[in-house]
Amino acid sequence: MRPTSKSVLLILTLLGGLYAGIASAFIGLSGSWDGITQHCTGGGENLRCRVTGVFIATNPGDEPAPRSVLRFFLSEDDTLDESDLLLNERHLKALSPGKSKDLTARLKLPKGQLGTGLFVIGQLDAENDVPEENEDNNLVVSRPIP
Ligand SMILES: [Ca+2]
Ligand SMILES: [Ca+2]
Repeated sequence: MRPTSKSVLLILTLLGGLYAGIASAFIGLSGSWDGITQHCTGGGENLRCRVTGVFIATNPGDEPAPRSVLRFFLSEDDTLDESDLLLNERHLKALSPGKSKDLTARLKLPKGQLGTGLFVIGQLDAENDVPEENEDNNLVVSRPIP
């Protein structure tokens, strides 16, 4: 007779469930672009272009994502590097689990700069304040600016 084996099994099962519960709780931030447009006035040196896009930020996790920093860069290609120009920085409000937030990014390009064919890169959690399950999907590249 082994009076304790059932209790041990029960405790192990409970611990396993608890561990699985902890392991599956995660925070995430990811994003996507929904359209991007450009509007320009003037010409030559006096060209002023403004790029507008809807950026959708999502928390795919099951824990709330705290407030974080969101940056937008202008880039010649689809990767972010030091030569890319910071266009705008803002705070992304805390996001509940499974929730998305649509943000309209209105981005002024430098005087004389035409955006056509360039990309806007959204950088989620730019200050890395949020410990995420996936840190590799925080750069969100737009389509080429029309
Ligand atoms: Ca992420
Ligand atoms: Ca992060």
